Amino acid sequence: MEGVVMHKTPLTSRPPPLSHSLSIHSLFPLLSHSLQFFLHLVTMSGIQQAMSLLITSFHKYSGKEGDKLTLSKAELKELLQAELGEMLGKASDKSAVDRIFKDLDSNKDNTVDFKEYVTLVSCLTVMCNEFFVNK
Ligand SMILES: [Ca+2]
Repeated sequence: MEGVVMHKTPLTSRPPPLSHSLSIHSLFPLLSHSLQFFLHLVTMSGIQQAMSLLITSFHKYSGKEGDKLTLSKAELKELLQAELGEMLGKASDKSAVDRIFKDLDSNKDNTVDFKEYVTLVSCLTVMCNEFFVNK
């Protein structure tokens, strides 16, 4: 055919890396998506990584029961114990969890939404900064 350049590749040669990644992409879309997310994560700045982790950490717990976009008291308790247990110490204490939940639920709808959760994380971050600055 005129105008078409045919590339002859010996059968024994390895496929170029691009076609290898494309075949993985077509065979394992889920893996590819995770890989893309991971590659995206490692190229993000530190603050962007922190933001991304704040979001994924929230949804890891908010999706467990009821409204997937808010934390119930049980979900908040699990998040506090698993993610901030060392910092908060008494996160397993029921009255402490009740108090934290009540304080965070600023709009009094009996759930902790993303904004209310970020308030907790930002307050703890401010306290950490003060601790390290005054050290
Ligand atoms: Ca709320």
